[in-house]
Formats: sequence, structure tokens, C-alpha cells
Amino acid sequence: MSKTVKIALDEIKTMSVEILTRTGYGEAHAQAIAEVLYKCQLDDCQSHGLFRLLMCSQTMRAGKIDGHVLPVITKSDNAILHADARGGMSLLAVNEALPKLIEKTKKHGIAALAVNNCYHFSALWPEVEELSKAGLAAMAMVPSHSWVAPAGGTRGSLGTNPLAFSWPRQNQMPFTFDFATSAFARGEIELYKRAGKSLPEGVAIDKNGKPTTDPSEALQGAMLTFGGHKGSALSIMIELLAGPLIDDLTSLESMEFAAGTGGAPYHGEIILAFDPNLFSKGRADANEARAERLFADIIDQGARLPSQRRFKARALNLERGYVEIPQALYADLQAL
Ligand code: NDP
Ligand code: PYC
Repeated sequence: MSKTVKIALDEIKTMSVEILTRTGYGEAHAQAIAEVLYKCQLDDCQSHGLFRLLMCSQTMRAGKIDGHVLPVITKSDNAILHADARGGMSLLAVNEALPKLIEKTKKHGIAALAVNNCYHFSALWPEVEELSKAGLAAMAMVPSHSWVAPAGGTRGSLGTNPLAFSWPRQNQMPFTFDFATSAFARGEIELYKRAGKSLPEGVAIDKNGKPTTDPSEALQGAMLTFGGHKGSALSIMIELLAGPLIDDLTSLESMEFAAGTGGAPYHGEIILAFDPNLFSKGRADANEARAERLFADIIDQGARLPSQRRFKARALNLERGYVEIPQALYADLQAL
């Protein structure tokens, strides 16, 4: 980051809630969104922290989202929980449903939450990290808009489709990862554009299907998946599990629904949770030791675990009491 502005930690939420309520979100949605923006900014996740206030406000300006609607969680006796966001932002529905998902997972050993009819802009790690705090392993997936070409293709069919996973660890932070199945998240490309930087090779093609490192051309052309056909297949899996499986939209359909109005994609989300106690037939402690041996072997070689950067940033920012964001972003937020 070149020129930055320091934001006190308590200002992150106050500023977010103020911008969101001025923009048209009701208090409950504003609080739920601000909480996740705070968590991401605290961990220096720049593409899904305060920067996302721009997308939230653009979503409201596009005129379709309901900023006040309350989610409905449907009761069931089986292991599947449905949360209907009813055309609002996803986070309030997720907040209300997670305690019920934990309950179901501890009863059945495995349970799933299908969130339907939601606008979605956020990082997924806060949700799976929360489930690991309750002693569960968890995965979360969402489609987005069809910005990403399948391996061997020339135009966007797939979303940036993030996949998050978290594994609980005793007396320490969980093992958590969360990444787009596109080589770069779209938010990351937008940040490169704002910073006037070129992309690395292999991230995108222009609208004529030629490789490009220009972020503006990438945004107009198509993004590429990570790992060629492997990322492409994972991305398709996410389309299916978080789309047709849960009776909701694919990234192609989300893009059609937006009809060029901009803002956050509109679709569903799936969260799966697993109880290590029930899966391991009461041998969770022995198996926890196996997982720890694996983590130790990774760290021992000088490699790092996913989320270690985030946890370090969290500790530093909590200690100093502020985060830093680019001056240009601060100016845009002030304008909102
Ligand atoms: P990154 O490439 O920044 O990071 C991906 C993950 O890999 C993180 O868990 C990160 O941990 C870990 N990691 C990075 N480098 C290493 C390393 N050298 N060794 C081990 N682990 C490493 O993620 P993306 O840019 O792809 O995604 C960023 C965010 O965007 C995600 O939170 C995702 O949910 C969100 N997103 C949301 C979308 C939506 O539709 N809602 C769509 C696409 C993305 P660490 O954080 O500690 O570096
Ligand atoms: O960064 O790809 C992205 C993204 C899409 C929706 C929210 N974030």
C-alpha cells in the first residue's frame, strides 16, 4: 500500500454502520455486515474488508435488494437446515442459522445449512472459523457472477466461487483456509486496478480471449481458474452444490438476474459441518493428535499454515488498536 490512513478499531464498525444505514440498510443488516467487515479488516483481508462497503452501497443503488427484510429459518427433524434470506444480504441469515447448524451437527454428526435468495459479497472464513470455535470441522461455498472461463474456454461461465474450510484445534486457532477458485478473486483484481498495478500472467484473458495482465481488460474479459482444469472442476462442483443442489442460482443465472445493474451477486450458499466426536466414535483426542502431527510436520519444513498471516495481522492490529487502509479508499468511503 502506498499512502494509507489509520482507522481506529472501534471506528471500523461505527463508520461501516453509518455508511450502510445511510445507504439504505436497516440496523440489523448493517450490524451483521459491519461485524464481518470488521473481522476482515482486522485480519488485513483488504479485498473483503472495508473495501466491500463500495459493493454494498452499489448493491443498494442497483435497487433490487431489500435492506430491511428479516430471514426465515425453517425447522426440520433432519440434518438439513434452510435459511431464506428473502432477497436481503446473506449475513443476517447466516448469523441466525449458525447456532442451529451447530445444534444439528452435534445431534447428527454431519449437517448442512442452505442459505437461499441472498445477495452475497463477503469472505467465507468468518463463518467456518465460528463453527470451529464450537469444535466442528466445516466447509462453505458460494457461486458469484459468471466472470470466470472454464479451463480451455474463452468466456465467463463460472463464478469466482470461494471454498472455505476450517478444522478445530484444541487451545489454539483453527486450521482455516478460504480462497476463490479463480486464480485471483475479482476483488483482488479491482484492488490492482485501483493501485495502478499489472496482474501476474495466468490470471485473466481479454475480451478477445488473449492473455492479459491489464486489470481493466481482465475485468472486461474473463478471469481464469487456479490450477487449470483442477480449479475449473472444483469451481463447477461449487456451482452445483451451492446452486442446483440447494434450489438456487448458478453464477450464469446470477449474472442474468443482475441484468447489468451491478452490485453483489444474488444466489445461495451451502455450509457443511462435521462433528469430529461422532465421526471418530469417541476417539477425537487420538485423531486430534494425528492432525497436530501433520501440522507440525508442515511448519517444521518452514512452510506455513493458511490463516497464519491473518492471525498474525489480527494480533498486531489488536495490539496497536488500528488498521491501515489506502488513502484513496478512505476518500471513497468518506464520499459515501
Ligand atoms: P488468497 O489467495 O489471498 O488466500 C487464500 C488462502 O490461502 C488464505 O487462507 C491464505 O491464508 C492462504 N495462503 C496464502 N498464501 C499462503 C501460503 N504461502 N501458505 C499457506 N497458505 C497460504 O485468497 P483469495 O484472494 O482467493 O480470496 C480472498 C477472499 O475473497 C476469501 O476470503 C474469499 O472468501 C473471498 N471471496 C469471496 C467471494 C464471494 O463471492 N463472496 C468470491 C471470491 C472470493 P492467509 O489469509 O493467512 O494469507
Ligand atoms: O472477489 O470475486 C470476488 C467477489 C465476488 C463477490 C464478492 N467478492
